[in-house]
Amino acid sequence: MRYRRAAVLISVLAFLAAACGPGGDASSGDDDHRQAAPKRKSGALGRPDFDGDGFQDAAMVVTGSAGADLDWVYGPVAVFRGSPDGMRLAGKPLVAGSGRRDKGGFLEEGFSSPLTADLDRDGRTDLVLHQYVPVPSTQDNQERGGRTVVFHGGEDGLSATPRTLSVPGDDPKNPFNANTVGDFDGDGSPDLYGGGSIVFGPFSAAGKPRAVRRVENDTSVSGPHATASPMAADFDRDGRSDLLVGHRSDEEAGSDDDSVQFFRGTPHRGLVEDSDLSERLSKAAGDRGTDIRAGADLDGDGYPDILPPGQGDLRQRSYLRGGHGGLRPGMARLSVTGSDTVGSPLLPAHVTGGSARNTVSTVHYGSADQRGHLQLTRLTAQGTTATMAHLQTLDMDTKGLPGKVAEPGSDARDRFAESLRVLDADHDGHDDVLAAAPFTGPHGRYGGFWYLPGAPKGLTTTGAHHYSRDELGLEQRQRNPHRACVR
Ligand SMILES: [Ca+2]
Ligand SMILES: [Ca+2]
Ligand SMILES: [Ca+2]
Ligand SMILES: [Ca+2]
Repeated sequence: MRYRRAAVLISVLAFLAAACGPGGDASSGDDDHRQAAPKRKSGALGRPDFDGDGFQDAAMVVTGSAGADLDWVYGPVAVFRGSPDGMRLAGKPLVAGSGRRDKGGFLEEGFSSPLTADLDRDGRTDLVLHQYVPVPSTQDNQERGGRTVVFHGGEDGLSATPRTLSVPGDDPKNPFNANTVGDFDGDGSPDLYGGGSIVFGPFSAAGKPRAVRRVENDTSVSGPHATASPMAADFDRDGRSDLLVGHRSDEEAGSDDDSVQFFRGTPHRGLVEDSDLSERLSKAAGDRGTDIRAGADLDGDGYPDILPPGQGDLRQRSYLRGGHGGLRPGMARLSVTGSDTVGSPLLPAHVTGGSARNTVSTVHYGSADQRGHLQLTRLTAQGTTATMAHLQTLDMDTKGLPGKVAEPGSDARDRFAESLRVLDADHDGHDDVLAAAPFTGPHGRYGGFWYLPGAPKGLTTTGAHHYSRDELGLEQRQRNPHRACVR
């Protein structure tokens, strides 16, 4: 259960990295990339381009089971770089982080929660991660500590070694952990949010932020929640990212007080809660503890919208429309055709080309058949009524999809597409998808990373590539199987 919770939270965080497009506005950035020349510089919050060559890139954490000699949450980082021929690995084996273990098999180093933004504003995207480090002098590294680090983008890709962000008050036992990125004060420099604080850019080359500020009324640090998943987008398009913080109730503790807070980005005070909008959102959230799907522009008016929790498998779905003031009054209707389920996260994309708007999501292994599915839909709207039409489902049974299918009954659950990136790696005007599943099974034979090129009819297995454990350069280490994994 703990593994599953962690995985869901990570997928939400991955969504944040991918969905909060330029200026924290997930909708407009996708429209202009199709006309842009490859030499264009990326925006400070745009899709990542680590080497600044105009081809979009991606970074994902390599996770997996103890049997695959990996950890479910922390791991080394695989960096994929776009090119005219599609996706390529950026040098072998991996850019950063060994996922190293000590002699007893305990994790010594690993990364999680990747976020991307151009922190130092040099035109090349940087990679922000939470780095696991044992608290010094604790027995068997049992006590986990951490810090936030940044790999800086450069002409040859990301820097080989990370710099620690120097956040005041940060120490390995109580680290600042960046959960999402946005430009909350609208000064053009990306800021980081985590644990009820905003760390404001610009950041110096040495990793020093301009300022740090607590967010008033942020109950994610005090409320009785199990997990709090933040998400940034510019819902009113005033140039300042706004923030949603969903508080999921702790089912095990029997509490059912799911709530959502809406914080508006302001020029001088950072994030300020709009309690009316928080109340509206919390009412809409109901008592069903699923993910908030926010940031995609469902009705095509240019403002990011919100599909409140509990709407994934309802028959009559309604959503909240972003707009002036943050959210427009009332609820609008979302009709879903061709499928019963709305996956999560809901990543905005232009896979099929032209003016078509798509979403890419996962129906993860908690689905009825306990398997992972990648879902592609097409969005249209008539007035405020949005329609999400099912276009495609890809899973391990999809003809032509490379990679090994886990045998039924094995401990290797099919977690295909548990985390996702949308990017136009080959810059052909069709967004492509990088889908990941943790490595599981003996020697990590299941799982991996899949590059799936976009085409007029959807995602295609023609030109698709599966990156195995070996191809990533991960060597199986000798270890003691009884002491393999720190959680
Ligand atoms: Ca690039
Ligand atoms: Ca800023
Ligand atoms: Ca805003
Ligand atoms: Ca493409």
